[in-house]
Order: sequence, then C-alpha cells, then structure tokens
Amino acid sequence: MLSLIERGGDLARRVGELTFAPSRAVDHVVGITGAPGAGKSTLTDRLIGAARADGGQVGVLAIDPSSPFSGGAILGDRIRMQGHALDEGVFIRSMATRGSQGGLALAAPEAIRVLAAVGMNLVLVETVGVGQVEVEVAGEADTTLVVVTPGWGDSVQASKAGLLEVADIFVVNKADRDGAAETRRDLENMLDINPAMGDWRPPVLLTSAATGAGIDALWSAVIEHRAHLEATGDLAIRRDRRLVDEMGRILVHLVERDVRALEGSEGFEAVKAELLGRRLDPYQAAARLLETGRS
Ligand SMILES: Nc1nc2c(ncn2[C@@H]2O[C@H](COP(=O)(O)OP(=O)(O)OP(=O)(O)O)[C@@H](O)[C@H]2O)c(=O)[nH]1
Ligand SMILES: [Mg+2]
Repeated sequence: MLSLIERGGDLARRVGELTFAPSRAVDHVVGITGAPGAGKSTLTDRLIGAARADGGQVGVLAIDPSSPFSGGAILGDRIRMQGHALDEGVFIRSMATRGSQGGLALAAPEAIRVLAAVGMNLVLVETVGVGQVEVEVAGEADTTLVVVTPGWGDSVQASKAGLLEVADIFVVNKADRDGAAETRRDLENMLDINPAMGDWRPPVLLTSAATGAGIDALWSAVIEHRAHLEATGDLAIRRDRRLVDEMGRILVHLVERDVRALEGSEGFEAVKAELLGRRLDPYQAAARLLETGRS
C-alpha cells in the first residue's frame, strides 16, 4: 500500500480512501528531525526499543528529501535500525523524493494513515535536515523531536530554520562528547526569549543514542507531551489543522498540475502573444489564463 501511495494514480487514491477512517487514527505520531548525522536513526532505534517494551506496535518512516531513492543516507538508516529488523511488531520503511520534494510532503500523511490502518500504535517519522520540506514533514507529527549535537547551539541558525516553532522536545544527542551542557544552555537561553511559546516549554534533554544514556528520560518526555496534548485538547486541534493544511497542499498541487497542462495550449499561446505584444501586463495575462482554464 505504501508503494502504491508513492507511485500515485488511481490505486493510490483507492488506498487513500480506504485508510481514511477516523476510527483508525494512530495513537501517537512522533517526528524526529535534525541535521544530517545528528544520530536520528540511532535514536529512533532506541525509541523503538522503549515503545516495544511498553507493548505497542511501531511503524517507522525514514524520509529523506535530499537523496535519490537508493541514497546512502537511507541505507544508513536501515543499518542503524537493525536492532529491530526481526521484530514482527515493528515495520520500517524508507521514502525518498524521486524527483519531487512536494510529492514527499503529500505522501507522508497518507503513509502515516496506512500504518495506522494496519494497527500501528506509534509511528516514528525520521526526516533529515532542516529545510522547508523537512519542517513541513515534521509538522505532520503530534510530537516533534529536534535533534542537535554538542557545539551546534547557534540560536540564530535554529530560529532561521523554523526549529523553535516545530520543536516539542529538544534532544542534545552525542552527549558523550564535549560541549553538550553548553549546547543545552544555549537552547534554554533561546527558549527564555522566545515570545511564541505556549503552555508547553520544550524540555532540552541530553542523550547518547550510542550508549542508551538518557533514553528513558526522553521516552518519558515523549509520553508526557502526548498526555499534555490530550489534556489541553491540543491533540485534536493539531490533527484538524494538519488535515486542513494537507488539503491546502493538495489543492496547490492540483492547480499547479492544471497550470502546467495549459502551457503550450492554443489558449496559452494566444495570451502569450498578447503579453509579448505588450497589450496585457503579466497579471492581466495570468488572470486571463486562469479564466481560460476554468471555462
Ligand atoms: N558518539 C556518539 N555517536 C553517535 C551517537 N548517536 C549516533 N552516533 C553516531 O553518529 C553517526 C550517525 O548516526 P545516525 O543515527 O545515522 O544519524 P542520522 O541523524 O540518522 O543520520 P542521517 O539520517 O544520515 O542524517 C553514526 O556513526 C552513529 O553511530 C551518540 O550518542 N554518540
Ligand atoms: Mg538517519
């Protein structure tokens, strides 16, 4: 079903319809994002372990917007999550862009619904990097972990990347290395002056995914955040907002597709001639084309 969704087309729509059932919502979607090599996959492997110990079924989507489908990062993800490769209660799937970054942002929520439909309680979504698409995909989560490493704590960089807005929990991973405490302090300072913060202050937690240190506290924080969302009603609000956002992205995608289909058509060439003859300005020309497309 995930492959059908990636491929798109009529069968993808059928899968989408069948898995879009409110009764099938996954208990908790946790996003894990951060710079390349920060330890996201190793951390994901640890979180799978913690979730399995609690008895839930775990689905993992490892999403890489930057590399081609057979890219090294995804192979790395696979190797890093080998700890649970033989566990029947764990399903791990990599997804890459195959050309269109927008396509990935469109496919991710559908993929999460597929995992929910087959009975996953927890879905972990790992995204590489801190660009627009990653932040968008991270926004698909109920709880978003932003993973940084010691020496990283450049607050300007974080606010530029929009990480402050998406982070529910900051993880300073590789805390077995020097500088973790300073990075934590930088992040705390940054949170102190963040005006946009609601009633949940993102905790800043130190972990070493390599050794397992700090993982229990991280897992507790993940569960606590889920409970907070439930208690405040934010869980339903976030999920509703995500659905509306998803609809908006699909709308843009469909309009773009229609616009591309117009290019080269008779109507397009006619309006282009008016534009190049300086009889229509670009706004007038675009409006004329939109009308043509609708009629
Ligand atoms: N010292 C140390 N190394 C770690 C820790 N966690 C992960 N690593 C190492 O860091 C490297 C990258 O780990 P990954 O888990 O693949 O990192 P990632 O963020 O998933 O990487 P990409 O998916 O390629 O962006 C590997 O060599 C890990 O063994 C840690 O806590 N301490
Ligand atoms: Mg990884």
